[in-house]
Amino acid sequence: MPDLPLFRHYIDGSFQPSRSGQRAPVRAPATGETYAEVALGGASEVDAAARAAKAALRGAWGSMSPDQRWDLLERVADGIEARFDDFARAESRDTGKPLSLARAVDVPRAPANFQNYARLARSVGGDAWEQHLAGGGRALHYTRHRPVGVVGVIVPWNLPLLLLTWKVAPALAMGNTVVAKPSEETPATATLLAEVFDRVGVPPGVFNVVHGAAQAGEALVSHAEVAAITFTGSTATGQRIQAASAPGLRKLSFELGGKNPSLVFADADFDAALEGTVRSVFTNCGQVCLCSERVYVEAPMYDRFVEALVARAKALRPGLPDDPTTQLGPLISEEHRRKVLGAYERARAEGAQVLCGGGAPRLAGPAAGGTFVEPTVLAGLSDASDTNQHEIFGPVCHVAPFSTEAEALQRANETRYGLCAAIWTRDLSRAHRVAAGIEAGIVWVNTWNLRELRAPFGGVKLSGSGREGGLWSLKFGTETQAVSIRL
Ligand code: NAD
Ligand code: 6OD
Repeated sequence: MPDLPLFRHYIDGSFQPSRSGQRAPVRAPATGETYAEVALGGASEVDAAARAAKAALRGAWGSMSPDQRWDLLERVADGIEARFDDFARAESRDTGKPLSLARAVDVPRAPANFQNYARLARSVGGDAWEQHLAGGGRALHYTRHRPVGVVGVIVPWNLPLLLLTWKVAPALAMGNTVVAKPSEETPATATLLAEVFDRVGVPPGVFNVVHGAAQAGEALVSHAEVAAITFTGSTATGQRIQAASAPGLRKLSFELGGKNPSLVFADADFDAALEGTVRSVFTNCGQVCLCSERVYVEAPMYDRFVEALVARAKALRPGLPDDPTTQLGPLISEEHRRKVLGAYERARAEGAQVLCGGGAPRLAGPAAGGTFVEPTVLAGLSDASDTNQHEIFGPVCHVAPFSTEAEALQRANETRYGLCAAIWTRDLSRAHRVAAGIEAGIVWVNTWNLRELRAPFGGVKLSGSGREGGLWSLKFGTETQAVSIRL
């Protein structure tokens, strides 16, 4: 077999293999082909990266003016734009998502994240108080923003570049340095990003990438030089990270799983609600934490809506990422496909009606080796069923009718998760009432996944803690220092 390309770590400004020589195959999920290998890091690589990050904080990066740092981040944004096509192809090959989706969503968000935070950080100021002292004289108290230090960034495989840059950009904008651990399933765009950092002249040690699996993540979250961890991934891993980082009392930001409801009221614009629900269930093959897995439809519209949803699901065309007619990519891996097909089986065992899908399609040509599953619509289960309680993270939803607004709200909240919800209605008062009653960090009305990078993003309950986005991300990367001067 010819030598495959190797995705290497980027530590202290140099691309390097693992010291142990460990590596793992990287597969293109749309075909099953192994097209590269990734270096698997562990404690030794994390230690080298964290030390380099600490040295950069005290050295070249720490001694730059904020303006110089922000200018460099804008150059990183330009560097990504200059290689837009390389990023889009790499992302769609690693994840299997349609190239059109990578081009429309994932890659544009990367430069936008750097631009947004470089600009927003310029507006962060401090507070000041003048105090008149009882015995005469005055004092001035003011705040300063100090970087937290070395920030550990751990991201999953579903939106690899979007999520990585979403966390790296604000951390660097506030003067921190970063050790990032991408998912071992999708190492390509993190490596390309390191090449951009290298090329635009960001000093060594400011941005480090340690590839690897859970072992590398575990080393990162317990490393003594790592002051804060921002993590996006599953709730179970978030719980493990919280426990592992407790002895160091690290700052934590968690964006975790969801079991998001969509509430479709009978007064909604039918076509908009249908289109939005199709997007919210099937985008990225359902592998977005924001996807709707529970769709509640008001009784008078239920039959018509479900019939149309099933027709749309059946018509979704699976295929290879660079085929412009492809609407649905594969799942990320064979292991994930087994989980999703297991969830379809569990739904059947619980007594679900399978309105469409429920299995794996037979595809011809190179896609025959891909990890595809059928888009699936289920019905007939209680809110308490396993199917309606556990995140599946595939192209699937359960549909159920409701009769009153109060019932819809109560059922939407019957979950341990609380990431987001979508409400479809023309009644403005109802939109406000229901949004206020939903136990979730993000509510969309008559839309889904409409992003504003200055707005807070995050979940409640088991969907996470803390908020990212805008000033929330910048605050996460900051220690506020109080200075008091007797005048
Ligand atoms: P995962 O939790 O298995 O892995 C996420 C990352 O954590 C990977 O880089 C992985 O290598 C690393 N990791 C695994 N075990 C670790 C450990 N013990 N210590 C440190 N790091 C560890 O998640 P996944 O399967 O890659 O992604 C899917 C999950 O992510 C879904 O639950 C989805 O809802 C969630 N997600 C949430 C958001 C959000 O913003 N709320 C966004 C994307 C994905
Ligand atoms: O759009 C974003 O900024 C974001 N954090 C999306 C997360 C998607 C989850 O899979």
